[in-house]
Amino acid sequence: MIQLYEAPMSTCTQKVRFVLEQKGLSWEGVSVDLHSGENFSPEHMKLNPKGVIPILVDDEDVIIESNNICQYLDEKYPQVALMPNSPKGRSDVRTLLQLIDEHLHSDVSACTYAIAFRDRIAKQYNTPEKLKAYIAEIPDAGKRLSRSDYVAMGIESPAVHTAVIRIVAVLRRLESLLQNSPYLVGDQLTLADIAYSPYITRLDHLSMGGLWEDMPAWTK
Ligand SMILES: N[C@@H](CCC(=O)N[C@@H](CS)C(=O)NCC(=O)O)C(=O)O
Repeated sequence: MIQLYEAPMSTCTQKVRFVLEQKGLSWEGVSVDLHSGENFSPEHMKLNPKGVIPILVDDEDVIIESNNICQYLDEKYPQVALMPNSPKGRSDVRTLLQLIDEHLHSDVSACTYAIAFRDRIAKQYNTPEKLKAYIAEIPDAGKRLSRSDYVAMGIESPAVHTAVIRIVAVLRRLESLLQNSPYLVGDQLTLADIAYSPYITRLDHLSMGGLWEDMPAWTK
C-alpha cells in the first residue's frame, strides 16, 4: 500500500502525484494541513524531521524529498520508464533535478510566500507573539529567517529579488533545452519534465508568466 502525505497547493507533492499517475499506481492520500502547522507535529516530524511534505510511505518504507521519491518510484515500479536509457541522459535528468533542490524550489517558494501566502499568515498569526511562535516552530534556521522576511517585507524582501533573477536564469536554461525537443532531456517524458512542471504552473498562478514571454519554445 502506497500512502502520500500531501497538500493540494504543494508543488513538491504535485510532482509525486504526476509520477504516481504516469505509473498507474494506486495510492492513498494523507492530507496534511500546512496552514495550521500540522507538519510540525511530533508525529509528522518523526516521519520527516524537516517538517515538510511530501512523504511517501510504501508498505514499511518511509521516503522523503520529492525528487528522491520520484526516483524511488521510477526504480521500484519500472513499468513506465521515466528516466532515459543512456547514462548521459540519466545524468542530464539528475543535473536538472539537482538545480531544483539547490535553489529553484526555495526561489519559487520565496515568491509564493511573498505574493500569495503573506496576507494569510499575517491574518492567521495576527499578534507579534503568535507570529513569533509560528516562526519558532520551523525546524530550519534559514527558513525561519527568510519566512519572517517574506511576511514583513513581501516582494520588497531582497531574497525575492534574488529569487526572481535566479528563476529567469533557470527559465533561459530550460528554453535552450526545449529548442529541438518538446522534452527537457531526449525525446521522451522524463522525471525532469515532471519535476519542473509544478514550478512553472505555480509561477503562472502567481501571474509571473511574463517571465517567459520572450522564450518561444515554451509555447510549443
Ligand atoms: N526539498 C523538499 C522541499 C519540501 C517542501 O518545502 N515542502 C513544502 C510544500 S511544497 C512544505 O512542506 N512546506 C511547509 C513549510 O515549510 O512549512 C522536497 O522536495 O520534498
